[in-house]
Amino acid sequence: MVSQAQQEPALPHSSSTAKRAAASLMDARPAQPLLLRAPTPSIDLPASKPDRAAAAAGKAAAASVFDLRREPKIPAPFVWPHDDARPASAAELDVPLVDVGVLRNGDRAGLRRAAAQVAAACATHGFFQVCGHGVGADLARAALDGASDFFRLPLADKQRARRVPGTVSGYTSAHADRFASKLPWKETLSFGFHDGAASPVVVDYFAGTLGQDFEAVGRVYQRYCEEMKALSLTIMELLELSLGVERGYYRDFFEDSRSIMRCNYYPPCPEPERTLGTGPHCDPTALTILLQDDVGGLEVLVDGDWRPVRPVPGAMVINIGDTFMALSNGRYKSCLHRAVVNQRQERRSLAFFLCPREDRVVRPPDSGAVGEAPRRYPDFTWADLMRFTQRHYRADTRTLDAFTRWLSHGPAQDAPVAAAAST
Ligand SMILES: O=C(O)CCC(=O)C(=O)O
Repeated sequence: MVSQAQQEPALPHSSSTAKRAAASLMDARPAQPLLLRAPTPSIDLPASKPDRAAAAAGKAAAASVFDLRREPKIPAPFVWPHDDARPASAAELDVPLVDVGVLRNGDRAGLRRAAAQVAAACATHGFFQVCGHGVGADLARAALDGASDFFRLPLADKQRARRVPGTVSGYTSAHADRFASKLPWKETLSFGFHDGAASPVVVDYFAGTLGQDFEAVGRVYQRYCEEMKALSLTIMELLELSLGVERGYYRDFFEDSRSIMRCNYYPPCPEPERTLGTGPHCDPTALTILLQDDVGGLEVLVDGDWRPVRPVPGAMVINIGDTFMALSNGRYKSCLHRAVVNQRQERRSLAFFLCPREDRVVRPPDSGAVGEAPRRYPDFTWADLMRFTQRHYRADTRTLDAFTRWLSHGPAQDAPVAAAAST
């Protein structure tokens, strides 16, 4: 069978303007009402202690505002220790390509195959790719091009959306507003997404933060996030099947999810071997859907080796985050990953982080194979885990254990557990 990934054309690394792409995409869609104010995503948090300390330490860095495209050598704050930045193994990671179209087309053998692929990948490194996802190539291309167009704006324009300390939304250049060292060679734009609001939250974010000219790009990302949410619920069904969990347990849990979308832009780098585009980290969220362009740079740590994940045209990379690791009672793994940069080409990636509603209690099902095993982690809310990883702990392979200890001492103490680091 020819998969959708094989049918779909590669996403070209084009520089066509997002406005043009957005206009052609949105022509066919009915206009939606706009609210000209930036919504306050409920995932935002008040400024934390490490944030304030880091902001002070990083003041010089922030004041000089790195324009990464103009640096002839990498400035000292971008140099990473060799252990983090050590070269990858030549062997690509074997990331299964799972056709999620089988959840819609009633192909029972295909469904069993997909569930088995997911089970094998998630029990080892937690990464797989999906095709047959139904996200149009035009929409994916428009979303990637929208990122290029935003990041190519003059710094002063991008700064209109700059991240407010203590929140997850907004523009950052190398996270220099938060950290003084181990800065990532990238710029990011992040914003919250949830559906069911009176007006489209992503359109509101773009128009409210950057002005009416960005309404069309906002519509692209609104639609992209809606598709990502639908895809993440489909993947939840596949995860239920693969774990033998009762139908609907995970899907229903994420019906009212409130997610985070992050556009990553990695400029070419004069000394790529000394720095990283995204530092080693695990995602504290539930599930990540990554769309990468055709440049490549994502790497996963497996058995002590960094292994590249080659972009597959038309496919999206999925990885399990800590929150789903807890929901699966530790059966499925959240794994360390990073992004490297290169000397020749810019790279773009779009990460959609599926998060539960903040007050939902994260608890694995108490029946079936997942429920029969002793509980690995206590009940917690996403709001608590978010607070822990934002304020106290750089998410790594031990996040859930450290978080469990922190919860047992009472989160009210709020003392830093380990220095946060920039990814
Ligand atoms: O750009 C990539 O390949 C990885 C990005 C990532 O891990 C992140 O944004 O958290």
